[in-house]
Amino acid sequence: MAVEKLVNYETNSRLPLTLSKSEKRLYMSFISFAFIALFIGGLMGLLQVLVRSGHFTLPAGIDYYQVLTVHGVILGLVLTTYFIVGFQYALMGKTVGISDTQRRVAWLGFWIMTIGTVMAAITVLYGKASVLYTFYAPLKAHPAFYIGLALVIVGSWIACFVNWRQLYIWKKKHPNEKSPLLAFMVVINMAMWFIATLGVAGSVLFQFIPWSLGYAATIDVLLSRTLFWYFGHPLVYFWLLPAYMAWYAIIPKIIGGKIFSDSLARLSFVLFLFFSIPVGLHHQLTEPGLDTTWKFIQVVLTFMVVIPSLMTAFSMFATFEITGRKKGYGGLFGWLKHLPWKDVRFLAPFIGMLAFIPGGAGGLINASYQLNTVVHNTIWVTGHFHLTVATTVVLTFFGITYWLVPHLTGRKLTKSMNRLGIIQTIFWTLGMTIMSGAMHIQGLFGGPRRSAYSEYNGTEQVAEWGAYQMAQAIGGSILFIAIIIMLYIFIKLAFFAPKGEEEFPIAEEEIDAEPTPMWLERWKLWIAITIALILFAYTIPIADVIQNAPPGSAPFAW
Ligand code: HAS
Ligand code: CU
Repeated sequence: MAVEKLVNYETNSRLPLTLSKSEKRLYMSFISFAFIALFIGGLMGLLQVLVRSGHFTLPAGIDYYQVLTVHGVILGLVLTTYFIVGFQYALMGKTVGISDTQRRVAWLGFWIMTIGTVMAAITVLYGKASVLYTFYAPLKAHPAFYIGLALVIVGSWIACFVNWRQLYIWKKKHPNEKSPLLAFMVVINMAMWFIATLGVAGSVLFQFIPWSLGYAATIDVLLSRTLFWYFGHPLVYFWLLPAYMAWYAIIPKIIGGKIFSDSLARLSFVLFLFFSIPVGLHHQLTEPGLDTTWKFIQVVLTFMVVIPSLMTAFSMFATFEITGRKKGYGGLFGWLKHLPWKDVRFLAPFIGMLAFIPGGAGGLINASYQLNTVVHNTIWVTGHFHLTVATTVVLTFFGITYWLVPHLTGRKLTKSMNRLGIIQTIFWTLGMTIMSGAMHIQGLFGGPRRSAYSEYNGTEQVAEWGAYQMAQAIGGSILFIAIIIMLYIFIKLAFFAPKGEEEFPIAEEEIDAEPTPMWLERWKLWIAITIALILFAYTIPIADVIQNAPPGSAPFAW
């Protein structure tokens, strides 16, 4: 039997462990892939806003929807997943360690994901899969697109198994100890991801692949949409939770403070696990084939999933205020002055937090049944997710990049790179404010999303949209400049910055904090409640969809 060689377990000390060279290479590979994705996806975004301004036509017969698919898939699915898996591995490596065997398995996951990504990318670039990042039926892609996606999912499952195993081994070595906060969070995020991807994996395997290969003549469109959104909503929390990991456990260290409450942070993650999945119907509120009662129930559950975000907002304010007051800054808002505004590792995620105030409020509007009828399928929704994922999450990821990449490559974030990072953050904020703001307003005027430029025969309403589409082109162009600056910074930090030691900031708890209750570690119970909630929210609607499928539309391909 192969004996597992343990890299980092030799130390009994809690935090933080030292990362070995081979570990660093693994984590950097994921992060680098994410930045390649940023360039490709960002370029497509620029083309889209230019087309929609009405003053630009795509060259060489390139189709708008092909560009839109590359943009959504590469940024929404590829950039995020690679960055998250890489970042989470780094967190696990730092808090609980990774064995050689686990590292090898992690590489296997990387290659499976990468083969899948390349397969899917080729089909999209050949114009054989212009099905958008939501890829549900009736749009149909080449089978290689779906097989590629299935491989990406399988690769990410390998990351789940490795992360779970990492914590399991640590817990065996440290009986009766609570798991390190960041490891706890990673394991929850991966549990959520695994349960959520089961829906889309089922749909890809049993519906899309047979249908695209021609084994099934028809497909149950509504089932494919419902299974997609079963996955599609937790997907957005899969993006958000790594940002929250940084907010809860890394930002306090950067501002010279402590974690506000370890228990609160854990509880909020457990609540995300419960409520992220049984809420997908809020993307289908206008869907005629679903019963209103179940839409209502899932909307109530959607408002439950807002609670852990509000807890996070409270917790962040508390961290900022307590740290400021400890440093001697008084007054109602005096504590704001202590924050390290000139440190890009703080500024970028902080602006991410600010963006989440309107971003989250927009989410509440979307989730409100009647208001959803106003904004659904308008470009308002695009504005919403450019605030949430493309600002809150992405700016936090950039904030992480400024210290993680030099930490992994043995370099320093120099003063000039920090300054350039601040400029980058300002460009991003400016570009996104203009673009997303214009999208929200145009959406309220009925401007559609997911559509190329059209004058719709010169109707009056369309005349109202022009100025906002132009504003989106201006905002989008500023964003593209910000992407180029970010890529420059990434390349510098990865290859050319001066050699040195960059800190991997992990905050500690307050010494006199109440001990975290051990019941928070009852994994089996959390998973059981999650499954029970899913079964409650989805069994009847899905059974209904299958039983009442339109004639000739077989729910599954056999
Ligand atoms: Fe959403 C559509 C509802 C959050 C992403 N969302 C989307 C789509 C995406 C997306 C990609 O109910 C489009 C999908 C598609 O292609 O069709 N969303 C919500 C709700 C929330 C929410 C209720 N969304 C997100 C997050 C995303 C994301 C997070 C990505 C990361 N969303 C919807 C609905 C739709 C939708 C409907 C369907 C629309 C339709 O009709 O198609 C909530 O989770 C939001 C809760 C958040 C808050 C904010 C808390 C604030 C915090 C910041 C604190 C600030 C601090 C700063 C501390 C209530 C945590 C300190 C400041 C100082 C001054 C000191
Ligand atoms: Cu959602």
